[in-house]
Amino acid sequence: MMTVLLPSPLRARADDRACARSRPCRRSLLAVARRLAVQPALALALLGAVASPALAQVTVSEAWVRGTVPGMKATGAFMRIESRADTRLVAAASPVAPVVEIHEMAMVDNVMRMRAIPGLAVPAGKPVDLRPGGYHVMLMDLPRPLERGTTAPITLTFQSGDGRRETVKVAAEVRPLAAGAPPVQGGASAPASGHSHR
Ligand SMILES: [Cu+2]
Repeated sequence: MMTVLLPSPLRARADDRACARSRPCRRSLLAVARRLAVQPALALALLGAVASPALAQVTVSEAWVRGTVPGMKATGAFMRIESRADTRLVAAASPVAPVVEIHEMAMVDNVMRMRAIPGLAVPAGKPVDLRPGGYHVMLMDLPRPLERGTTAPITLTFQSGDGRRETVKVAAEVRPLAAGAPPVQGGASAPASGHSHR
């Protein structure tokens, strides 16, 4: 589309120059009219071309991390993820943790355990909640405690079916260690309560 439209203003300018030498000049009027009609479309096309890679498909809100105390090497990050198109959370990274994984909670031998998953589907228009007792982003091998009141930057990578990747950066609020503990049910344990992760 752009390659077709781009030469038009140039052609119109050439018409103007020809017209300066021969009057009356209907071609020039036509060219101006055409330019007026074409340029908004061209501007929109250019805008679209520039804007679309940055146009977020994915929105992450309410991101928070359970704070830790000295000696705690791992904790969970929670958030709501929404996407306008089908996508997948395929990776997460954070400067506060050298190892970051995507985890799910699953019942194993009647005990709720967490385990790493390669990705988490985010269907178009259906928010996916990462919350205590469910999916979470696991921050591991923490070199120092995450203190409440600070924020933990997390970069989330999403990949759509056609392979296109989008990264979303969030500043997750560090909440108290006891924040958001799920109701105790059948021995369920919240992420970050000290169980093993591998
Ligand atoms: Cu976990």
